[in-house]
Amino acid sequence: MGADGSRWCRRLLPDRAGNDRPVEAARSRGNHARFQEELTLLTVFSPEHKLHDAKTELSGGELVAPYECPARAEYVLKQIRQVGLGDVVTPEVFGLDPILRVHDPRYVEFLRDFWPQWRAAGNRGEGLPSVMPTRGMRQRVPQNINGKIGYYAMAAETAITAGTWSAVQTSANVALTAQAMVGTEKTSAFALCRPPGHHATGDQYGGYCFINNVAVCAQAFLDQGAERVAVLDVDFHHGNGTQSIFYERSDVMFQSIHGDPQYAFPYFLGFADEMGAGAGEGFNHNYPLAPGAAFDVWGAALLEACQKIEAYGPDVLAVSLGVDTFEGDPISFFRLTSDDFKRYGAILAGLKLPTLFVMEGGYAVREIGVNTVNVLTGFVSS
Ligand code: FKS
Ligand code: ZN
Repeated sequence: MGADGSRWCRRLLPDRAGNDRPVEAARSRGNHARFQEELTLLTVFSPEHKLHDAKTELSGGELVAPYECPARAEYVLKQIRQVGLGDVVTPEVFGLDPILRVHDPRYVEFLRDFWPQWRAAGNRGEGLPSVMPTRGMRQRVPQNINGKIGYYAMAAETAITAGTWSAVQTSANVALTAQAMVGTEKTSAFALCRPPGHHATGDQYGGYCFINNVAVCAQAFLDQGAERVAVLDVDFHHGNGTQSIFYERSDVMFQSIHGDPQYAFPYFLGFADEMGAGAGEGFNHNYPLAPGAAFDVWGAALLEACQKIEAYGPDVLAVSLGVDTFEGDPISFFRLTSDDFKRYGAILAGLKLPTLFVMEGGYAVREIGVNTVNVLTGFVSS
């Protein structure tokens, strides 16, 4: 597929009402019964996310119970069912090929083979790195597994466990199943991924991420004939992995609204002057915001990002959806309210693009369902 009649030819894509109406008219539809059948969004979910259930996270010099825990996905699923967002389906199996389009094969092999090697080396705890190839050191993959894990880590908080690789593969399959739907039967879909992905680079894990689900999907859209994909990262943390994967390319525009890395993880990337390089120059935009940002400031950044998406004219939008921008999030510093999530879901709908939502972060576990589903209902009912 491609220019020769690809399903991604934008002129052939109807908006969600099936015709060409202006944004405001589409919004004013509201909940009119006539459009009832459109007020749903398909979710892809697998209970296998629970296979990644670490006991430890390195936080403040202690080993604590991980913030990124199985209950998160279950609360989101519960709220999806409660509001009747739409069907929930289990993922297809896609194998490694789509993953290897954006990740280094030796890195993927490391993730796959890690656990038995870690145990065989006599390590008794979960997989955590202790030495990384920092300034002045050689960038070579060591033979020893304790060295290897440091080579492939971009941060040291995230534990690898016996079930991590299975859960990570399932998470990518969840994303790719939703991606395939957006390309065919559905216009938009939600991938309820866990573990998340946006910190994973081509060859590094960390920040709770292993395989970059949204990057795998963006590449899959291109491989299936899309010419341009816009990735919008609204998680509280900068999507360093997604940025670095597409930094020198113009076929994926990456934009991220996040806590200023001077004060927030991942600390070493996500500044406003990172605009892309080479062919990718001008296709990367960061919106680092100061502590305490509420919807007035955050929403202004979103509108700017939306204008850039419109100017770019992508075939499809992929949203890295983290709800750790919530005022009650325990590890973040923005002040979005639960209602604000609905408001920005509606703003995203105004782009009138086929949209793939991919779950990233959010650690106010009791509210994660309401906040996530508010974005999705704001999107479908506007
Ligand atoms: C707590 C410090 C936490 C790591 C933060 C990782 C954030 C992950 C995320 C994702 F979407 F990937 F899950 N530092 N003591 O929310 O961006
Ligand atoms: Zn986050």
